[in-house]
Amino acid sequence: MKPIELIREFKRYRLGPYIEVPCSFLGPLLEALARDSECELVNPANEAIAMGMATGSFLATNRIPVVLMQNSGLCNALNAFTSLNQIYKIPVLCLIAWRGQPGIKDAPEHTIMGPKLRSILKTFDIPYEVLSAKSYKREIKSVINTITASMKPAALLVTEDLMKEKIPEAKNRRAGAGLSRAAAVNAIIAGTAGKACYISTNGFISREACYALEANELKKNNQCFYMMGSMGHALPIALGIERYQNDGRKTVVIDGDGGCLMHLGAMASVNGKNHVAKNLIHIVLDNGTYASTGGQPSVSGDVDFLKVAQGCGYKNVYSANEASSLARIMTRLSSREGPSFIHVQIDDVGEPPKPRVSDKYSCEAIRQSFMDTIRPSRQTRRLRHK
Ligand SMILES: Cc1ncc(C[n+]2csc(CCOP(=O)(O)OP(=O)(O)O)c2C)c(N)n1
Repeated sequence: MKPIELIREFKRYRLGPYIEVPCSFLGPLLEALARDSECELVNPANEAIAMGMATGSFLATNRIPVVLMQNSGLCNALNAFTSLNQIYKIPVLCLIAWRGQPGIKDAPEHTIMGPKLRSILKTFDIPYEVLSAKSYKREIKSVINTITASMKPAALLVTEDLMKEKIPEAKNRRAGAGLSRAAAVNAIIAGTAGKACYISTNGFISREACYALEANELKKNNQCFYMMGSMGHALPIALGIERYQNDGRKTVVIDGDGGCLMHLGAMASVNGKNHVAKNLIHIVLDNGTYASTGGQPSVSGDVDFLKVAQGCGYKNVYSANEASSLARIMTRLSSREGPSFIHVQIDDVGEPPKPRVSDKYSCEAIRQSFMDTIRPSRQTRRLRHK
């Protein structure tokens, strides 16, 4: 079905604003909302923030707001559902992209959440309908009626096949200083190879890191923890590793602007009273968008990452816009005490994504080979499960 048909129906109920954290399944709808001047589109850094903003917007306008999210983001938002919207009776229409739907092949990060989505909604008393092209008007009406009667959130589930329409590339794409994601990742690795382990954030950045490490024949020394889901957790994972790294190697986080902003609070833990993350190098590849889900804008343009890093106590704070300077900074930082931060402006122009890491490696294999690399002396020790 066409996304404008959905929007037309939403308008009949005077819904809004539309507060979104993207998923590729929602891509055509988000693009159509962005093009519709009557629809107010808001893009917070994570799904919990989206629920908070929706709440405030209802308090101020008495209109039912719409929150759009992926089902992985529902877990981020559940605290708001239960300890805010449901107890204060604040209605929200949630459009939830149903990744990992049973019977449909999807990425590994959706294998748990996909089949459990409906039972989670049931457990948390969140009524829902699955949107279909044939009877979407009835499903929207039913959910809006439920919301109005209960004054609580309810959901419409969006499946992969609902909106197949291809929308032309967004015009607001920004070319950076001519630095591609691939060139930036290669420069990071070139400047630190053998002296670091890496955590790469989910989406295209992990794919790029895997591609680059393999091309550099560093695979045998698989030093990267390629994230697939858990968006926003790259820095927290690195902070967990870094404090036990005493072999002179750095823990390098290859983050995205969207991933970093999703749990920006993690930056507040790099320079603690009890522990300073001296071995940490945190790099944000900033393309101003969520490239991995279709190039929707992130809020990075409104944030001065360097000032945030300084304010959080990173010791060395750099920005880099070219591959050669990035590699030079990496070499310098690999022998300097941190925590260190580098903001790297990269292009937001449709670079074709590299193959999925999951085509090659299982999550468990990634975990084990990473552990074998960072704990070489204890290589043979495996966790045993009964
Ligand atoms: C909690 C959660 N919400 C949404 C998503 C969907 N998602 C996957 S990758 C991605 C974009 C990541 O953006 P960024 O870190 O800026 O990297 P880029 O894609 O631009 O390389 C999003 C929104 C997700 N995986 N998890």
